[in-house]
Amino acid sequence: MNFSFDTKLNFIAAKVEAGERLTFDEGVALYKTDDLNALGKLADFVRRKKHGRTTYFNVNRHFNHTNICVADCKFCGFYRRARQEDAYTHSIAEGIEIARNAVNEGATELHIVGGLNTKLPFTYYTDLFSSLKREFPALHLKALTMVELDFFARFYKMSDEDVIGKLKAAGMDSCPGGGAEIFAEPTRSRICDHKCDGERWLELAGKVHKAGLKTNATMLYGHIESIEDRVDHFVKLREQQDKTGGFQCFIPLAFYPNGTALSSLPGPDAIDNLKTIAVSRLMIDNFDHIKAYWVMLGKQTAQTALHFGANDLDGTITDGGELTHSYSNDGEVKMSKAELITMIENAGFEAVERDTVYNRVDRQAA
Ligand code: V47
Repeated sequence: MNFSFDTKLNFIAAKVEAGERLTFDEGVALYKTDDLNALGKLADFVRRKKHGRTTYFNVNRHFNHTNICVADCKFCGFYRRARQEDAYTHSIAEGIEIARNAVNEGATELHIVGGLNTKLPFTYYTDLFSSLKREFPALHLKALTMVELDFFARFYKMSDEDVIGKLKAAGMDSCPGGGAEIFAEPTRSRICDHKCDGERWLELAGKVHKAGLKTNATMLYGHIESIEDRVDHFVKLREQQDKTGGFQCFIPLAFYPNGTALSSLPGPDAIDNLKTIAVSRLMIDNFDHIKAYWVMLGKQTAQTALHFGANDLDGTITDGGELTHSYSNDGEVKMSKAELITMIENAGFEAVERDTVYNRVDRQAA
């Protein structure tokens, strides 16, 4: 029996087996195949070579400190203008209470992102981080996207190095992968022309890596972008990783149209979601981890994604994140650790709790 009824995949399979890097055109061919089983098998081969049966999860909580934002991203249902009734900014005391609940529920990480809010001084962030660190020294602060760092440098008239250095000194431990959206132009400008371009996002990620911090990367897909835009995104990420090596994890974000300016679009379907996990695993060969984010994929597709190249299932405690509420696939924003472990084990993998930087967390020893 041939490996695949799609003859193009036989050639790509030989390259994957030999550990050779795939080209842009091969990435497009992978996306365009109808042989979903063969694509999944290839991605699973790479995933098992890197991680065997291990599937990571972490216990975390999202904290969206403000929803006030001057950008006008067409895909976002979260942001508000300052004068809108439901605009909010959390005080530092509120942030500490949210973190306290998270720590009491076993969280090892607080994922902090928010809007581009011109009403806040830079010291809001340094005070927030240093206060959180004072109260909860062991809680990892995975905070601020490259888009927020770019906004800080421009709005507060600081150098990138100064922004990163001061935030790191205050307690920022790593950065999440948001704001990458889709790098390719003109698509990026059509969905988020008020925020930094793809080149700048990558430049800042490189600077954060040089400052000694890890970051993640995302891609928002299933809106107006083309397959070529997606593959271009993968190629740009792996080129940046070749240069600075600080990316830990790639998270494809399935577009959820409800409540956004693009609500007439259908969003990606399950086949597209599984293909995107698989093609990213095969194209971004220098990222260790591919995360299935169940909040956007839905629990069943996220579980299936573990057989299509994903080796990380995020996450347990996401409740408390208003941003998460605004795009949650079916209104569910919380999953218990036991449920998550069962999902991983029922898929045939070994569940391993990790901290943000992928060290194993051993609760018994703690
Ligand atoms: O940057 C916004 C995306 C991102 C929608 O680093 C939407 O571990 C779908 O980056 N439909 C924020 N997506 C979330 C994010 C993230 C999530 C989980 C883990 C990590 C990590 C990072 O959410 C935004 C944007 O790309 N987004 N609106 C929407 N309607």
